[in-house]
Amino acid sequence: MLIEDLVYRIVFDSRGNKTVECEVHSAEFVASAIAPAGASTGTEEAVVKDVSFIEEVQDKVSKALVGMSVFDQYEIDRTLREIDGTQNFSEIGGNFAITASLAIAKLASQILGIPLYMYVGGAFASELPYPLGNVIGGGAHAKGSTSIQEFLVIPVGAKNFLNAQYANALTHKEIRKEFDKRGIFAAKGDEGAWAAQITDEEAFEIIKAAIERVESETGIKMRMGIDVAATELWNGKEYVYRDKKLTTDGQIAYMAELADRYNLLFIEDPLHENDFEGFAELTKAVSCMVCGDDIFVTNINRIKKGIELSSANTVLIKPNQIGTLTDTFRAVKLSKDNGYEVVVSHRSGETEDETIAHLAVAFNATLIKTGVVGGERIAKLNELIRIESEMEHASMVKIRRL
Ligand code: 2PG
Ligand code: MG
Repeated sequence: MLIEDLVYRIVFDSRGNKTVECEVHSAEFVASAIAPAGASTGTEEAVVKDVSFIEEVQDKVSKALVGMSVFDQYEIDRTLREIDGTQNFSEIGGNFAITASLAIAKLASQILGIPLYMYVGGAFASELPYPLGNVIGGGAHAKGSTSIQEFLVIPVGAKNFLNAQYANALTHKEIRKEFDKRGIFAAKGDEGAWAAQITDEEAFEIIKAAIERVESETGIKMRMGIDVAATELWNGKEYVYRDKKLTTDGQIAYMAELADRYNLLFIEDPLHENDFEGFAELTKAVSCMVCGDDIFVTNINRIKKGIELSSANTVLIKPNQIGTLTDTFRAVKLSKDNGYEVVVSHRSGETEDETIAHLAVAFNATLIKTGVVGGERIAKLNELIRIESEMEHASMVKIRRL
C-alpha cells in the first residue's frame, strides 16, 4: 500500500497556539498526527518551524513521500532527514517531520487492522506504564507559582491502569481541598497541575497530606517525583529559586536531601542541560530514578554521552524533540540496552492526539508523563484505559527502582 496523499493543516494546541497536523491517505484509509509544543525546551531539540511555512513544507514533504510504501517507516524517516538536510530539522521543522512520521505509522497500523502499540511494539506488548501525574506546577508552566516546574505523583500500588489513573485524579482533587483548607488560592497551570504562590517545601507538604488520604481511602500506595527543569533556574552561575540561590554543589546536595526527605521515586532534570557531571554525581548519591529530559532531548548522541559519564538511569522520551519515529525508537533502544528506564512524555502544549499512549506501551515504558486532568491529557490516559481493556493479558510494568 502506497502513500497517496499527504496534507498539512493548521490547528490549535491547549495553550491556544497554532500548531500543525499532518493527514495521510492510502485508498480508503486516513490517519493523522498533531505536533505538541514545549515551554521549557532543551537547546538541542529539533527546531519548531513556524506554521506560516506550511505550503512550502507541504510541497517538499509530499513530493518526497507520496508514492512510498506506508510500511517502510525506516525509509520514510530517512527521506524526511534527507530532504531536510540538517541535524536538527531546521529546514522543514521537527514539528512538520514528526507529524508526517507518526501519521504514516498510524496509517500503516490501520491498514493492518492492528493498534499502533502492536505495530510498533510487536505482538507481545502487554504491559501498561504507570501514569506520572503532575499535581502541582510552576516554573515555565505557571510563572509566579513554585520554582520546581512539576510535582508529580506515581500510584505505584495500583494493580491496573484504570485504578492508577483514579488514584492520581483523586490526589489532584485532595490537593485542591488541602489548598482550600490552608486558605491558599490555587489555579491551574499549562498541564492542569495546581499553581499557587507557595514555596517548593509547601508543595511537598500539601501533596504529602493529600497522598495520605488517598492511600487510606484507596489502599493504593503513592510515591512522589519532581521535574526540576533546572535549566530554567540556572543563570549561568547559580540555581535561582523563589526563596534561595544554590551553587551546583548546593543544588546536588539539595536534590539528594529532597529525595531522602520525601522518599522521591523520580527526579527529572535536577541540573541544567549541559551538566553531565553534576547529573552523574547525583545519580551516584541517590537510589531513585534520575531522568534526563533537556539534557538528552531524545537524541542518541546526547544519550550516548550520558551513558559514558553515568549521568542518569532514566530517559525522558518526547518524539517531537527528535523529529521521527525511527530516531525516537533508536533513542529508546540505546537507553534500554544500557540499563536505562524509559519514560514517555507529553509536552506542556498538547492536543487531543493520543499517539504517545501507544508509544509508551510499544516501548515498554516504566512511566508515562501526561498530566492528570484536562482534555488534552485525558485523551492519552483514556486511550491507555482502552488499550488495557482490549488486551487479553494486560499487566502493569515492573518499576525497577521502587
Ligand atoms: C517537561 C515538559 C513536559 P515542556 O519539561 O518535561 O512536562 O514540559 O513541554 O514545556 O518542555
Ligand atoms: Mg522536563
